Amino acid sequence: MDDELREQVQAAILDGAGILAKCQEDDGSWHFAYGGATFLLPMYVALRHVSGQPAPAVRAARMRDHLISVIGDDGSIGMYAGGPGTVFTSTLGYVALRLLGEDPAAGHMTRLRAWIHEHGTPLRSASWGKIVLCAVGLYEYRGLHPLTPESWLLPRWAPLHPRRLWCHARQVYLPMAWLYGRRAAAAGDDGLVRALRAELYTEPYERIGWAAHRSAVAPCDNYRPLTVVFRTLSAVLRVWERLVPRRVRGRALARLERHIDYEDEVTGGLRIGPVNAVLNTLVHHFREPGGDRFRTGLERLDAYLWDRETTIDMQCYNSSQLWDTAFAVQALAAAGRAVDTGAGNDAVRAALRFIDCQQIREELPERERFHRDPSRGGWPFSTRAHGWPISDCTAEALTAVFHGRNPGPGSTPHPGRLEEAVRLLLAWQNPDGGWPTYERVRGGRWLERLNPSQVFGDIMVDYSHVECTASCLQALSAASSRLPAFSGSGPGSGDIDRAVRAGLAFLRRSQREDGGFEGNWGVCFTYGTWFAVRGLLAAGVPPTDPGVERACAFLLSLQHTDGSWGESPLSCTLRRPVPSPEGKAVMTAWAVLTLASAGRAHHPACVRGVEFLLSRRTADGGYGREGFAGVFNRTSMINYDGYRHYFPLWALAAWHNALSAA
Ligand code: LAN
Repeated sequence: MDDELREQVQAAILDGAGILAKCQEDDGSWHFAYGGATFLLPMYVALRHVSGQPAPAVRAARMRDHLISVIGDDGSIGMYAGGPGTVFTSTLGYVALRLLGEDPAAGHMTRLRAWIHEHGTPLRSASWGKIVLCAVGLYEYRGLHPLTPESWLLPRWAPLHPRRLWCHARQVYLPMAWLYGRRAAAAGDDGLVRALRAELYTEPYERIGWAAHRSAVAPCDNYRPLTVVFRTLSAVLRVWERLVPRRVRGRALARLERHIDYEDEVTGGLRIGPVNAVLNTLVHHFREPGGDRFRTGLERLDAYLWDRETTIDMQCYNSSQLWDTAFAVQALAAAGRAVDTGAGNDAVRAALRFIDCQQIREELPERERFHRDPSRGGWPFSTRAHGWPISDCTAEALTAVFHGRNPGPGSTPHPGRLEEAVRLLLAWQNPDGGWPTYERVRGGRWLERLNPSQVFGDIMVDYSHVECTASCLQALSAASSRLPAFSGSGPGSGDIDRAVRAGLAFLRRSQREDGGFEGNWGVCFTYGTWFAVRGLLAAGVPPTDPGVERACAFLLSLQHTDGSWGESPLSCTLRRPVPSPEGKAVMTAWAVLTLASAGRAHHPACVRGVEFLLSRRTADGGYGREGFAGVFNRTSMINYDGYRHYFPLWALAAWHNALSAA
């Protein structure tokens, strides 16, 4: 191979490792922006308004600037900046802008309003928008499908018990059901709310026939149409709404409150995600305005606000610190094998200490009563305080611990704790051989027919995912050669073998006709294929395996003419590869990582990918922001800002190391 290219790559690795080391936090982690979903900030603004706690003027202005920045060319707001408009996000964005003091006569406001009117007003918003509007006093609960609180009183074995839902759906349904059960809404005598009622609708608010609009939805908001099963259940539940004895409703609401308070307590007030963080706080407000729970809930929401840039946005999680740090370690470790990175080694040492501190040490109190699975030994996506362990975060943390170079004394968790992590990984595996996100699956796929959200796909149960499975296979294989309890004749070695075999079968079944793998949490086929190939190889499949061959051929078919890879967010929504207009360094890095690890570092396509990565560097040797690489539930995009800092670096190092090994 061309020596000149190799030298350039070595220089780039040195630069990249230096930049990464420089942006490390004092605690050894990396903390990057994690925004993207446009409905989050408006929900937060709505909460502050309803509870009479508007954000201070300077901060409000910065939030306003953020919301204005996500308005698209046609005047609408999509689920993510640049995405096709939805009534849901356009309406919430409009309301938030007004609550933050924006003038309704401003050009962008008139255009946004016109777009909302043209697409049917909030009466045709996806259900998620309607619920938030109800709390503000801009929609009426009669116009919603029931969010029946009594489902939480069902016996545990009931097929419709909410404990069976994916934890995010479950934890969001909790406060939503409480708000619905109480018909909780801000007092309607607010001048701004009165003005908004007139601005949003094209007929007088008082004359709207709410019940008739329960299922009304604009085509742009109807990604997952309500099913016949859902409508039938809704009809039954509407009868229940008329009959439910007050005493029973009271009991149900009290139970919801216990679950809401528990979630607040065991997550150090962070809650599992931004949506239940806002909605739980809203519930606290309606229970006891200005009370302790409300005040703490509101304060802790600051963790979700990204305040390090000119505008303020709400993040999709309290942070992605553990996830970013685990990958940064793997990238730096690969870089350290390629060149002497100096500062990189110190960074790895500090990062491993951070990772060590984030491992969950205790089980939760009364966890079964609150439908929580074991947590001890696991790692969360952000920090230990958050406390919800995740399969692939646990796996990537383990892999980082195993691969971190020269970790030094005291920086690696005690082997006993690593074994706990492995046991947790083993217990997480789904019956289909794949790994879910947070919890072993508890409900049938048929529950998806009851998905009430309209705008999100595949949210009802904790499915097995290609990425989670691949991460777990990687960690388990590494554990089997490093932890005595699980290696060779160790008592647990059979457990890992069995789990890896079933996981491998799951990955094989997930391969598409075209050879690619669809990712669920990154955009999308490049992401899924990188994870899958990494998992296949970790499970002992050789690079010459037909499955790996087909996956590589698939990636080659996606390469752009300039040597890059790049997919549009639409890949996720439409579920077929859609190229982005410009190549992206992060996606090119995933493709190069795949090809290099699968014995194709010499392949001209891989070399051109490397050249593209070199050409994309900014003057300081880093990479600029380049659009969305992360996704959830098919329609919402996330900016994983850390990705540009470590994936290109990792890819260059992996390519270099593969050539050196050859
Ligand atoms: C995340 C963030 C991390 C992500 C990975 C670990 C990267 C992934 O491999 C597994 C799934 C997981 C944990 C994940 C699931 C869905 C989340 C929590 C998010 C994408 C961040 C935000 C999203 C959450 C559902 C947003 C809240 C919105 C609702 C519709 C409830």
